[in-house]
Amino acid sequence: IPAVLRNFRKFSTIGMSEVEKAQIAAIQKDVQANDTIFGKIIRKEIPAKIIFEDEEVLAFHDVSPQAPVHFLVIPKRRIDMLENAVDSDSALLGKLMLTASKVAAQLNLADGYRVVVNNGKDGAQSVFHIHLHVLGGRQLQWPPG
Ligand code: TR5
Repeated sequence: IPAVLRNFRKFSTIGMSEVEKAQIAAIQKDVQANDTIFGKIIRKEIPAKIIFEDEEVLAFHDVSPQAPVHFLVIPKRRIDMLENAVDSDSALLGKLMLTASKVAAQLNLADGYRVVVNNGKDGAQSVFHIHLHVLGGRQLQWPPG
């Protein structure tokens, strides 16, 4: 696999054909089969601006914020995509939502915020470890691109 394809976020897919994007998404899923950048953050192998942590979940600021406040909430136990979540993951998935709400309150997002899950290629998922994006601190528009 060419080094340039190892990190999807190191280059832009703008201008690529849908076939090229699909090929990159497939490579990323393969490259991330065993671990992702979020696994390294959980294990403290690479730094992140952690806001909240317990045994089950981690919340940290997105390295490339798309709003004045943009943080991610992830489970420590990896689930790669929504379609691979099972009934016994219900409590953990619910806890992601409640953590999003608590951290949003901590960061003074009293006027509201958006919670997003990008799932799969068409959802523009780039890290295959389920995460909630929480965006706020400005008036957000709808629909997203
Ligand atoms: O594209 P999806 O929905 O999968 O979201 C992945 C998110 O992870 C993006 O918003 C990235 O900006 C974010 N990201 C990627 C890295 C990273 C991060 N957030 C915090 N810290 C990060 N590190 C250290 N490295 C990344 N590659």
